[in-house]
Amino acid sequence: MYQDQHILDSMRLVEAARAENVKLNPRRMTAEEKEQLLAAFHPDFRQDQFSKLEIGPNAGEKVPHELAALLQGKSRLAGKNVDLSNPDYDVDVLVIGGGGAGASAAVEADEAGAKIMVVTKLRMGDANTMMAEGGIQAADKPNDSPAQHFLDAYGGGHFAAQKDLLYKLVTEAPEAIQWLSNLGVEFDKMPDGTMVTTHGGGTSRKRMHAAKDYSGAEIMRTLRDEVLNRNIPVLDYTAAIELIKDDQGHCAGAVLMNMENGELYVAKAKTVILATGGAGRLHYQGFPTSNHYGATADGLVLAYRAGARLLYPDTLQYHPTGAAFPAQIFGALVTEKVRSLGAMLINAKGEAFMNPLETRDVSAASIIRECSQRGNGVKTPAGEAVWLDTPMIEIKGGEGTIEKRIPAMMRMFGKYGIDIRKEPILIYPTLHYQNGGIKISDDGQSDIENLFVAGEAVGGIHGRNRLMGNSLLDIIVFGRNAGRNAAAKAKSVTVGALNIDHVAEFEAIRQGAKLEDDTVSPKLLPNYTRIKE
Ligand code: MEZ
Repeated sequence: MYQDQHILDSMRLVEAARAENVKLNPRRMTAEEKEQLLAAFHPDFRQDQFSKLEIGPNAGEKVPHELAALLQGKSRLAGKNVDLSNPDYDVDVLVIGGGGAGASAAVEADEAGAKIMVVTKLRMGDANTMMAEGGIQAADKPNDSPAQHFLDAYGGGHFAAQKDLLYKLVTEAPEAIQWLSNLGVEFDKMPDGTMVTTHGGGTSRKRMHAAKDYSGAEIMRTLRDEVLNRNIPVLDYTAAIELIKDDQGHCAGAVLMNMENGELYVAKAKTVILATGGAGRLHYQGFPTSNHYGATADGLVLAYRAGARLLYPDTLQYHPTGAAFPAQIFGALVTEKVRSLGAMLINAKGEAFMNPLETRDVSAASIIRECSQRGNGVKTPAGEAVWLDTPMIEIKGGEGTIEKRIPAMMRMFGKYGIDIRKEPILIYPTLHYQNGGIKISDDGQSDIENLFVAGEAVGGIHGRNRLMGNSLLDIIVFGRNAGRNAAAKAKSVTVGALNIDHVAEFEAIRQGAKLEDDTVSPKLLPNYTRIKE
């Protein structure tokens, strides 16, 4: 419930201007305007928030301070003796990560007949997939095409996406939707069975398929059921803390740590799939996050220490609409679908200051400018915010639209006495997605032979900015791709003697570089949690 007089006064201005604002369609910014805006206000451009990596495959490149400390960090195995001669587990394919990408990979590897094991530091399904709300893109309507989808995503990503990866993403999207639907995902449909699709920021066609505003939870529910129904072994509360190689330098398993008692295990594998997700819980630049508790960039650390190159690790996505009020949900995702359905971004004076469906980086930068430079933000207990005028949805779409299409949003704010059908909500950008990650080729393999990567840990699919709904899509397309290819590759792999020599070699390089920071990595859990070791 809004009680602060300053907030109430501003809300009255929003209400007074609503009848006029709702008729507006603010113009899109020109390419030049966007470039200037991003350079001045997007957090990726704040040079003081980045460090130059001194060691490892990306030495010389800039990454956020927090990530630099982890990538160049000290191994959890430093000073520990690990006996690799008698592995606790011996499988064809080891999947590290229990989110949507890991689950999709496991299902396909199982389908191909491989002996698999999934390990996850929390529980199966505790992942950013579960938190995704607004939908998944696929060009499967008559007025659309994968080529159109490619152009939208390529432009939205500043023409930096790896073209072969993006091509795979968009061309395999329609089949990914069918696969999910056949597995049991309850996509929103019209009475005749046609799937309902909406726009997202930067899309030229309506191609967002959704399960109301809990699309990720619905997809994860289905994938988790599929993994469990297939009796695929899953080790919960078990983190991978280093990769293992064989005597040819190929990836050959991982050292695992039981999160409850700190015990170590050795998992030998012919191929490994890293599907460890994102990094929001590193809270870059002090931003709140929409991410799951376990999003601490672990896969990037493991792969980097083993010699894999990262692509675009300096680019992050700040979702324009994180909840800015009340404090209990600070940083939580307010799905872009709220804007797809017609809500507009309004400043403290009641002005519609931008087109609500600009791409995410542009929208976030524009909101930051409105608050920081133009002085048009609403003061909140946690900082500043702008309004997202949700009652416009019912004006444009008819009474009942909010309850039908975005019930989770209605419930999230309703718990705190805010009825989003009648009152606007306060939002500010929240750390949402890691655009960069581990470099892969289109078979899903990293620079390290037999190490595959899928999901948010991959860099390059989306370039330097991702469009809404292309992440739920990439976890499916690239998760399945990694699962199939890792299983196929495993058939021809003979694993040599296991070693973790790269860990000692990296430590020697660290010491040679005289790095002052002795951060231990991978981090596994955010700063506000303790790990028992
Ligand atoms: O792709 C996403 O990040 C997504 C669907 C988020 C959202 O706004 O709902």
